[in-house]
Amino acid sequence: MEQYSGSQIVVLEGLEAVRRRPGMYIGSTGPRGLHHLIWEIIDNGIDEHLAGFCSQINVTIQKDGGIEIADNGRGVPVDIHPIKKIPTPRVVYTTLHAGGKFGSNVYKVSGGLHGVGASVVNALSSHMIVEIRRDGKIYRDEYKDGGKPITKLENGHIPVIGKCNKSDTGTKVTFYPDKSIFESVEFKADIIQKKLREIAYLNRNLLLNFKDEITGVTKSYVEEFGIKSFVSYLTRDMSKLHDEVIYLEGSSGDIEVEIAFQYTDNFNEQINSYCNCINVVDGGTLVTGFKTSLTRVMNQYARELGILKDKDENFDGKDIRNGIVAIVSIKHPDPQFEGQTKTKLGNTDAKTAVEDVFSQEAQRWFDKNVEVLKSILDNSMKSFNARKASDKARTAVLKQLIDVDTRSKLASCSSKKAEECELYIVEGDSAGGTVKTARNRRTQAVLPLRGKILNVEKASLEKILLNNEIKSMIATFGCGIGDEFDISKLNYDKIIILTDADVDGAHISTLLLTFFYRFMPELISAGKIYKGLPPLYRIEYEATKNNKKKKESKYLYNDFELEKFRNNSDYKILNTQRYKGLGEMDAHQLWETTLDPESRTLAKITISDNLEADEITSTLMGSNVPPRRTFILEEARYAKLDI
Ligand code: 0RA
Repeated sequence: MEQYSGSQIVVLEGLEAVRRRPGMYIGSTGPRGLHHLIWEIIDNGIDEHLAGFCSQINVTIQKDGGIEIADNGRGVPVDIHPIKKIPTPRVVYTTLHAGGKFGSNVYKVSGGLHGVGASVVNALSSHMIVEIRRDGKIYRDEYKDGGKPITKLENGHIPVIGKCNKSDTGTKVTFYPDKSIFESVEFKADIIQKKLREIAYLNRNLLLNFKDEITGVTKSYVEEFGIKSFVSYLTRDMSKLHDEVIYLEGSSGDIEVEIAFQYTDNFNEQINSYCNCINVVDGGTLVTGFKTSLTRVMNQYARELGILKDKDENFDGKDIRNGIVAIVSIKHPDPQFEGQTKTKLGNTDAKTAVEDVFSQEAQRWFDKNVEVLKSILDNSMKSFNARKASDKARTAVLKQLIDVDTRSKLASCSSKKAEECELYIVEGDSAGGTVKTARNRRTQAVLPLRGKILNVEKASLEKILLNNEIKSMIATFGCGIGDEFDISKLNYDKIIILTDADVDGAHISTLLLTFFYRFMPELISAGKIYKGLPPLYRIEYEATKNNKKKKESKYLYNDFELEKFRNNSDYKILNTQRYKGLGEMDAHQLWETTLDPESRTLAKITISDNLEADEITSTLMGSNVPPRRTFILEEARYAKLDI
């Protein structure tokens, strides 16, 4: 083991801070955080690709629990860092925030901006190996126990362990996440594949090879047409207004802009934006720029073609975006991410750049594709007319809502303090009846829904607002809908979806979540929506304690728990009751398992990834039936709760 110099000790203290509070650096120590480590390392390779020096990144899940990420870039420089006076790779892999971004002019743009840097990965690994190929030599440096270097330097330099071809350059990082930090250190092939596919779409012609040495699966991702193919992929199960995805690109000053979009027969809009390959979940200036110029260009065409007459008012942006699926991707030399979660782009020059590129390139494209232009404008006109009709319907509905006697179904609670009130939305009248009897009447209200609610993904706004189940939800929540939505008026602190643990139940919760996601997304982002988790089994068993046998009972929430219990020889199961529905529980059982805040299990619904959420809602609820079916059944089995 090497003696550490003074500066090296400071470095190790930095990494120790990461180990003490990993959540601050990678979000969580669950699967998301674990996989975040891989993205961090890949980001460095992507930076090298963006700089024009890397065409391939290989990701390999190893049998021994490690993961290897190898790029064919220039290789991390191996010289002595001018300020830190240690080999540059040690700076990269042991100093917080060093990342690949030394000085500001090395790369024109950098994708690793969300990146906390490769040193964080090192800090959270029990073992990490870095191999660099440069100038015909192979260098190797190794770290243990959260980033402590264990390789002896040779004359102050990283040792050379072999030779290679001069043209063979690159960086290979292998790491083993620390078992004492992560809930699980098992890498998931499907999560990695999904990410690699996204990276391929966003980085044209970058080849990504995936290999899982445990299962033997290999996959390669490379997209010659980039985000154009990304849009085709997103719309693959939808009915389209036109065959070809519209793809526009150009640059404005230092900013490169790419836009791809296609219109579908859906009633919503889906715009995903990326800045330097980072998904800008909350949009910001680049999305504003796209919307503004799309509205302007299309209204201009509508007038030129006589679709809008002099006396007509302009199409609203919403009409023009009805059914659109779009990706806006920009490369910016100095992106400013804003907001609490740093998921919104703030640069005003990004707005102008997108506007400039879009208005110039879109006109060039549409002038050559007038039929597509006409079908889009026709779609805008339909939306415009529907909106006028639903404005009327909405006013009528809002008036009507006041008169609607929802109390016949709603069992309200006596407290009027929203912060202590909860609303249980329950499938069916019979389960609703038991919940009404079992609940705490002071703070728990119950709204039973009759049968299935409307699939909002395939219905017009007018129809949605006239649907009885939806009307009673809007009235009960008290916070309005659409432009009138005001979360401060919400009558409850928690809205809890309670359905049977079967396929129908899963379908109903998905329909409800779709409605909330599309029409009251603030309820989800404010953490107001929950799913109740009723038990699946009640078992009676004999336990042996201090040589005495004792009869006990217990609720189990899934098949996994049951299996574990069956395999435990300390217990002898006497009776297993499987609950097919909520209705099979008596009031007392329902109270202890599902209603009592002290003992129930609730899952908060969160949207982890806008793109994924959009995709799941569309896959589930869109026009194409077969994928929908598989999804619901799978979800029902795994009971995945993030939408
Ligand atoms: C800075 C300068 C140079 C390469 C890199 C960073 C680099 C870092 C990483 C991290 C993973 N893979 C990487 N590939 C390259 C190049 C300096 C030069 O050769 O002139």
